[in-house]
Amino acid sequence: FCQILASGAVILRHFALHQAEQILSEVSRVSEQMPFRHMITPGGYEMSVAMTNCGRFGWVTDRSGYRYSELDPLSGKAWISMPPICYQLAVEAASQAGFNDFQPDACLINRYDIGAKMSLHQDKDEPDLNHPIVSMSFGLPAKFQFGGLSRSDKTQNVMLTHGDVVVWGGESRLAYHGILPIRKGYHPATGEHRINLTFRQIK
Ligand code: MD3
Ligand code: FE
Repeated sequence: FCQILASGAVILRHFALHQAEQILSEVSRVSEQMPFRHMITPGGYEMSVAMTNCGRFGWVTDRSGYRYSELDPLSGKAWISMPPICYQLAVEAASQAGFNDFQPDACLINRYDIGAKMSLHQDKDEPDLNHPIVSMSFGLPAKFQFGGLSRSDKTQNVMLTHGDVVVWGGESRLAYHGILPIRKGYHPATGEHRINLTFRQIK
């Protein structure tokens, strides 16, 4: 079932539940070749979230800035291609939310350990902000903060749980958002982790 969070933000609860095990096994396969790593922000801080990517482009950050790269900076090789099951589900989710020409070519995979968080930020490193972002959450639940176009706008809290998919487009595309520290727990599918995949179209 589908819930409108804000203009352009559509939550598809449990949309990825049936494919969860398959998607998580693809995530394991990707991370065997391109391991999760804690990247460094331009300000010099190590992120508490561990990240890897698949697809043509991967999001990376280091002292020189945020960007999308066709190469994994750790291995110097091209990222693993996006598993078809992930691509198809992301396209289907976007289409349910009214975005019918979404062709994701970047998938950022975030791994949260207990206590990991993502501070309030905007996603604006993508060249065409008319394309939505599709996110899929697995494993431990997270309290997601969703605000407005200014950092100081008031935020609403939403729980994101195993199998939830959210499409962020239109007016919500530049909204501030973040993840509060993951609480201690255990999920049968991921153990003491939360896994989040975000699908974006760069080209
Ligand atoms: C709202 N990830 O990777 S997913 C990110 O759970 C990111 O790992 C969080 O924020 C996570 O950039 C949140 C939900 C999400 C993703 C992208 C958005 C919400 C968004 C872009 C615009 C507005
Ligand atoms: Fe984000």
